[in-house]
Amino acid sequence: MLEQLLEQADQIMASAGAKIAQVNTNSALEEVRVEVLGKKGALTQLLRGMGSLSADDRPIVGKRVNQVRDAVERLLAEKSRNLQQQALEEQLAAERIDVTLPGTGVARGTMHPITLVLDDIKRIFTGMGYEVVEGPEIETDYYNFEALNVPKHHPARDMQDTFYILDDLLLRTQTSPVQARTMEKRQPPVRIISPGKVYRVDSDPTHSPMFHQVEGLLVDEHITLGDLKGTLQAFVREMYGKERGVRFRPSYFPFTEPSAEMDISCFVCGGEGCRFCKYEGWIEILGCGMVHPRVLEMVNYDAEKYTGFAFGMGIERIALLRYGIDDIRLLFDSDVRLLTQF
Ligand code: 2U9
Repeated sequence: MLEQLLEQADQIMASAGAKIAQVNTNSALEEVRVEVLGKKGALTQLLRGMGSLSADDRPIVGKRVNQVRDAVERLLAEKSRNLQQQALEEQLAAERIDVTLPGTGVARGTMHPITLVLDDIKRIFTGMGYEVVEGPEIETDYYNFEALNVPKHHPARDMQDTFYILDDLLLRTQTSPVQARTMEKRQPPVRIISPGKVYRVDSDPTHSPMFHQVEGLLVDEHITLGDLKGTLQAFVREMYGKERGVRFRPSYFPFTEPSAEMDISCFVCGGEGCRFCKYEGWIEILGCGMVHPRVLEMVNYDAEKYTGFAFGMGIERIALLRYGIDDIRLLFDSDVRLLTQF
C-alpha cells in the first residue's frame, strides 16, 4: 500500500510537470493548479487514501506529498512568470514605435498679405520713433469730420460715401479720428501712426467697403515740409529699396495744407513705363501734407508754435501692388488657395 501511494505521488508529479510545460495561457495553468492542488485535486485525494496506512508509513507518504506540492507550486509560479514575460514581450513587439520614421508634419498657417504689409509699415515707423495708436471703428461725426476740418457740406460726408449708424454716429472713413483724439489728450511732440479698418460706401474690383489704412502724424515745433519729404523718402527706401525714386504731386485734402500725393518709381520697369504702371513710370502710394492749422486749433494746440505733417495710405492697394493681385475682393474671400501663397 505504501509503495502504491508513493508511486501515485510520483505519477501526479510527472503528469503535473508535463501539463505545466504544455499550457500556454494563465487560465489553462489555473486549471492544472486546481486539478493537482485544489480541494478535490489529485494530491488531496491521495492524502485521503492515507487512512489505511500504518502510523509509521503515514509520515513517509505525507512527506512525499509535501515534496510534490512544493515542486508543483514552484513549477506553477515559474510558468506564470514565463507567461507574464511572454505577454509583455508580445505587447512590446506589437506596440513598437519606429522613432526613425518621418513625422506626419503640422500644417502651419500663413500670414494674411494685409498683415504682412501692415507689419512692415509698423516696423519701419516704430524704428523711426513712432508709436502705434489704435481707436474705435464706430466714430462720432465730430472726430471723423469736424475735428479734421471737413466742412459740413463736403461730399465725403454724403450718405453715398459714409456708412451712417445714427445722425451723429458712423463707421469711420479714415483712421484720422484716432489722431485727433490722441492730440486732445497729449501735448506735442506727438509722433504716432494709426493702423486699422475703415469703411466707405464703395465696391468694385479695386475698392472694398471695408479696407485698411495706416495714417501717420508728427507735430512738434519747427516741423517743415522738408521733414515730411525726408521721413516719407526714408520709409520708401526701407519698404521698396534704396533705388526707388520718389516724387510729390500737389493735391488737396481738407485736413492738410499744403497737400500732396506721393508716387514711387515703378518697381517693375524702374520708371521706363510698362503695363504695370500704365506706362506712367510712377505708382501712387500715399497722400500727405502739413497739418492744417485749423486742425491743430481744434485740439487746442498753439498753431503759431507748433506745426506738423500727416500722411495716409491704403494697405490693400499696397498689398495688391506688391503681390500682383488684380482684384481687391480676393483679399477678403478667405480662399486658402490664395492665402497659403504668402
Ligand atoms: C490728422 C490730420 C491730418 C492724414 C492724411 C491722407 C493725406 C490721404 C488717403 C490715402 C489713401 C486715404 O486710404 S486712402 O484712401 N489718405 O491721402 N491722409 S493726409 O491726415 C491727417 C490725419 C490726422 C489729425
